[in-house]
Amino acid sequence: MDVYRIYINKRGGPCSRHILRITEDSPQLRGFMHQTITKNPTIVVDLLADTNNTLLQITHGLQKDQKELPCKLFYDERGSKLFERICRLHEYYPTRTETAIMQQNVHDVVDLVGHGAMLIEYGSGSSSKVRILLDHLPEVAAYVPVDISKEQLFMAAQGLKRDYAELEIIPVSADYNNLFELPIIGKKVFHKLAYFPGSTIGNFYPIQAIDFMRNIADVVGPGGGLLIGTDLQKDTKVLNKAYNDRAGVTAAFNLNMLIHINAEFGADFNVDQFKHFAFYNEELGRIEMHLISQANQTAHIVGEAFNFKEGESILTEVSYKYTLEGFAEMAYEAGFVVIEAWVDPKNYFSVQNLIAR
Ligand code: AVJ
Repeated sequence: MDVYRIYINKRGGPCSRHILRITEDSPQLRGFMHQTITKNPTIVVDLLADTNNTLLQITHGLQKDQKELPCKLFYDERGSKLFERICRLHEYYPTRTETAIMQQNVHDVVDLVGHGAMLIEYGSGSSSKVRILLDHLPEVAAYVPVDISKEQLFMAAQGLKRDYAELEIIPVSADYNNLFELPIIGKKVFHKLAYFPGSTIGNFYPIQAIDFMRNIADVVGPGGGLLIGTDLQKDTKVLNKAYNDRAGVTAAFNLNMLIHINAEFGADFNVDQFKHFAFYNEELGRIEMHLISQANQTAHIVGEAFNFKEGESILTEVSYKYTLEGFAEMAYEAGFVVIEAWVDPKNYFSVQNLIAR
């Protein structure tokens, strides 16, 4: 029987690692693992045993004056699928714009990276964006996809194994908001390149974004790289449409957070009594996504009651939009220099190559 090594960090905090040797029928693996990687023993680094931590984030967030919930809670299985649908919407320009920028400039990108790189992707999801890099980068030492969704990680790793048989893939199941250590691999790593596409950096408040990038700078080390997708400030109308699509997929995605919390944390949100609301806050340069309570109501989570007034909102996501100058300043503060920023003809989106100084 195959033996998998799983690294578990119980608190989801900075890494005290326990190595468990477990087999296919271990309870830890029930439900998701035996099918996917029986034939490819894979090292899975699991830093995610932190449901308690998430529960605290939920209850703390709902005690604030402006109630808020962490946007990572969008991404259960249904949420991840809804997000993939958002990415294909006409109104949602970021995904296709970023893809076009990557396709046009991949040779320049690859020249800056060189061979033997360890490629670490933050929030890898279905690992579809990374393929363009894998197709062009010479001799990748290892690909380390980091994602909060185990199901997606395993599916993605399996799909990649089929198409890149030689590639060493080391999935890390983690909430990348917490620090984590990189897995150690046997091969020589010449260069570490972090990849953070999709403008997910926009989900962080500026101070957190700097902390997060500083953490990446530590992970890749001086001379290491960060290839990052950042969405740019633009016409408010374009932005508002991108987060209020006519088909209502974004609304379903937003509301799904409550469905997810009900299912995973035994809460009793009346999902029908909340409404999607998103707008571009010009002053702060960010999209805000809210769920607006349609009535005076109460929801319970692990025995605790939370009251919502009619019209009261829960902030579920911020998505910051940058200028090239503003982002360069942030990057510098985090220990990076911007070497190159590629944009599309409309200046909607940028892919930027940063080097840790
Ligand atoms: C995945 C964070 C980049 O902010 O545009 C899409 C998520 N939210 N529609 C974004 C999202 C609503 C997305 N990011």
